[in-house]
Amino acid sequence: MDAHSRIYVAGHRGLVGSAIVRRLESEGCQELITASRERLDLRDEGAMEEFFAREQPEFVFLAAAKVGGILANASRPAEFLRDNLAIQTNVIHSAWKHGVSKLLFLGSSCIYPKFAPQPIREEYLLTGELEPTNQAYAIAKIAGIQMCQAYRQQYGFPAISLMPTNLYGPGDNFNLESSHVLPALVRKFHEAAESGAPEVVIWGTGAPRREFLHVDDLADAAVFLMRSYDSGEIVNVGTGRDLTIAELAGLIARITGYRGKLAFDASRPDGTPRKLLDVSRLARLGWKARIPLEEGIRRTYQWYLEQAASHTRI
Ligand code: GFB
Repeated sequence: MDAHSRIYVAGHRGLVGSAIVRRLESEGCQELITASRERLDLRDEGAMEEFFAREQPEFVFLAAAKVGGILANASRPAEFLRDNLAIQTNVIHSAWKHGVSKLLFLGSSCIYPKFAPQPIREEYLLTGELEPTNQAYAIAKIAGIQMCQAYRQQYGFPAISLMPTNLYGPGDNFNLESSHVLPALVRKFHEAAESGAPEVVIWGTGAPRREFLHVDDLADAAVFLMRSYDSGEIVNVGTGRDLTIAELAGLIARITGYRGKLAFDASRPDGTPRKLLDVSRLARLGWKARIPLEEGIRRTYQWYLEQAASHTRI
């Protein structure tokens, strides 16, 4: 894959897709192929076929998916299952049918068993029960991994699958109902600091542990693996370090300058107690995360403030 390759980034406007586009543009890629949701509904098989026949991409980053935090997943399982199955099935099948040189699929750390031994190794997939709050999403993503492996086995199709940990960064979703914890807390603490609110409510007990990888690191790993990895075995992508939600809240309070009280609402779900990824396979392949969490959150907060100042919808 080089600057003149025809590269399709599905989901180019999302958190991951926009980071992959930034990373490829930084290398001077001339032939990036993207399609807005209005122009191409990835759930529409016929439209996908026509798109691949017309655009003839050589490489595909499948970064399009219906994603959300613990509340969105727990309350809209039908959408998470149907949309993700439709999107990935259409893109993977059309990519194979039109002779794409390589496709990169993205899973998630939440597809591993709820009580997997920590840190989680790739071979723990499908060895235990899933976290109920996002089971629909996890099963859809597991089906996507299986489809990549089946197309490689039956047709020799070079599809690779990455398992990123919880991601954050510019382009994230800051809607308090559908977002993940990190952007939600950035917004909550920012607004509380601005309004002088006496406390910020944090969902759950604050005890669960999460690992956070900046999306620019993920994009770098995706381009690295698209170029250098060609196996059906999944690869974890993370930092190898985690912290409690309470520690994360304290860090974001400090970064946003909030000095009020942190209140924990135990009526809200904690979800998986921990999902720290074992990243030794990726380290052996020659890649390590570079963006430290505090610096990454500061950069994300800066981006959030710039968007709010320009009144861009975030
Ligand atoms: O990031 P999050 O929504 O998803 O929640 P998961 C992580 C933890 O943060 C949970 C707590 O224990 C939440 O209760 N939390 C505290 C909050 N305050 C908040 C808040 O204001 N908003 C949110 N959203 N959480 C997701 C999966 O699990 O992981 C998805 O549901 C996806 O499918 C994603 O895979 C990577 O990390 O628990």
